[in-house]
Amino acid sequence: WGTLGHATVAQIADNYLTPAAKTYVQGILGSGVTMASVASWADNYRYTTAGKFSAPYHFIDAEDSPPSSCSVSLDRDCGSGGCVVSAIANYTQRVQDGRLSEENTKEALEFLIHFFGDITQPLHDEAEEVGGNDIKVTWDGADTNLHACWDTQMVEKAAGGGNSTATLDSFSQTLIGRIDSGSYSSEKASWISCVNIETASDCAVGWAQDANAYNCQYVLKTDESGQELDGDYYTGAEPIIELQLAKGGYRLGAYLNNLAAAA
Ligand code: DCM
Ligand code: DCM
Ligand code: DCM
Ligand code: ZN
Ligand code: ZN
Repeated sequence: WGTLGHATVAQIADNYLTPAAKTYVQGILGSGVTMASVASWADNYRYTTAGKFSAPYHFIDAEDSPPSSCSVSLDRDCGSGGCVVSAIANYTQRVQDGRLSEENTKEALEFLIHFFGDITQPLHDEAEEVGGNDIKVTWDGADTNLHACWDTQMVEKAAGGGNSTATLDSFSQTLIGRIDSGSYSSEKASWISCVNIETASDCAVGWAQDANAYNCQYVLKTDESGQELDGDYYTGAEPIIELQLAKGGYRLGAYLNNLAAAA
């Protein structure tokens, strides 16, 4: 996801933190630093020399065969340089490791906040065409690619335009309303069926599989090469984007509650 998607996941998560988890998160990030404000730090970091090692942590390249067959396998798909599943497991360990510096502990939490977002983006759980980066499309007439549309353009459109603070607040509230008493309320329990910090890798494989399945159901079901996406394709994608952001946020909140309870 782009900046707005990551901030939305973080802001939704923040809404579901227990008082103990709010104190825990604030103690690591620093007082007054919101989760939404650090949610995209990892995307800036991966393009730096110091942060290059973390570039593969943002995705898992599932070598499946969409749209006929979708699947994620840790052994098959998590490369030697790591992937989003191993990164979630690693930073779950690191954030709890009392021997780390304050800076490295903070980075571990910032990575977790970020990767709980990326793992719900279907194309971050897919190797095909480099996660859709090599599928050239247009958005409102401008050349772009399928992956970028899922990360950014379609999220901004779903949120009502742009990525201002007002857009973030209203979009997050809309999704929180659906979780609390709307169309997501009956399924939200299934989103957190696996949020045990002791089995982070196994849980994260399940989250990756859940998101990867949308590649067969919708994302890569039709060949959109050369097509304009701001139309029928967007209409079908919007409910998936909203669901996945809500899911990532609600799940991150539950996970941080578990981390705080164990601290
Ligand atoms: N940092 C942070 N939040 C940000 C930007 C940076 O916590 N939004 C932290 C992460 C590193 C340190 O600052 O511990 C150095 O960051 P950078 O690599 O961006 O210089
Ligand atoms: N790092 C990591 N796993 C390790 C060691 C370091 O993920 N085993 C990460 C943590 C920081 C970055 O590398 O985000 C820089 O760490 P350091 O400041 O320890 O070099
Ligand atoms: N990406 C991905 N899978 C890959 C490579 C990249 O999901 N195999 C993601 C990471 C970024 C976007 O695609 O969100 C663009 O990556 P990059 O800037 O590394 O090309
Ligand atoms: Zn992306
Ligand atoms: Zn990312």
